[in-house]
Amino acid sequence: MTNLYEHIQKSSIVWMREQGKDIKVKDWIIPAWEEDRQDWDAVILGVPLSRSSISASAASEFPKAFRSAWELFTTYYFDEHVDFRGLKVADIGDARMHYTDILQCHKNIEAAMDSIQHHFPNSFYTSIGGDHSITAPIVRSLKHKNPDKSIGIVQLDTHLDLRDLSQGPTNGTPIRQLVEDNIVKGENIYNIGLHGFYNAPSLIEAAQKHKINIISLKQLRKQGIPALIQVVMEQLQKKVDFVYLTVDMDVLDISYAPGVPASTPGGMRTDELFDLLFELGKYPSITAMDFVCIDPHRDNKVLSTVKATTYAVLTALVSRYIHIKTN
Ligand SMILES: [Mn+2]
Repeated sequence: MTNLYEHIQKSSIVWMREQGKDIKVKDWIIPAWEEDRQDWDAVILGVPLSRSSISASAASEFPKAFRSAWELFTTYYFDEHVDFRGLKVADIGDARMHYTDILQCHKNIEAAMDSIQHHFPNSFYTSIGGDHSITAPIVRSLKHKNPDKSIGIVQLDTHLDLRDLSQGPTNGTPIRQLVEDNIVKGENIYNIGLHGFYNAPSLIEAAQKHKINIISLKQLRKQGIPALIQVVMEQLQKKVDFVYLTVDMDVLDISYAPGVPASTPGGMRTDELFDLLFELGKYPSITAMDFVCIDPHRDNKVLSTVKATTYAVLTALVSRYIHIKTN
């Protein structure tokens, strides 16, 4: 396992980076192959798979849309008055996909994550989907690398993603797969954001059977974001060795994120999502995260969903920079 680019291909969008006092995110994130180093604070992997989506999705196009959006953001985060360019972040490229075979795609994603963990053992892993099916092979790879360690999951989502596997692995099954394969225990999964009419009784029963913790959007608003995240992370840190954060952008309300295949009314607001990610970014026990189910072809003309996701990724990273890197 010496060649990082066996299961990964270099990004097709590579920015001309400029230096100076005022730089953009495009000037800050460095293609991994341009600097030979292992000690990246964070590495970003694109995972362009959406054939596994239950509803038609071009989420496979999001890694490109994400990289394109980098010129719209500066490295200065006004809310905390901090320039986070000191965080060393690399774009690794995209996991190589088979044209049609979903199971082969998942094998490739797992192999890509194996390889990334081998080459960058201490980095924070950020995967950019793709649909939610990608979470299962990513977390499987983390488990294989750490067979004796227990993993927790914080899942921001409008759905439980506990559908059975009768139709094969899809964006509706990753949590079911991880629980049934004993990669993650149900009691170590915290699903945050459920609301409304989008989870069938059999799925709620499956969550109860596996003792998955469900925190509804209403409950989150009642308790408040900082207090709730503190409770969740304190509980998790007593039970597990490290935590994976998975963000299905369909957790957002349809008016904020029209560009997700399963967008719904009654969802989370962008400011709530950003606050959640800022709070979660304080915890070094979270060692990897993904953002999934953003379909740029479905987004509106002003790219609300692409921009919101980019903002969300940056918020998680800048919080890490403030709370972990500079401490
Ligand atoms: Mn999901």
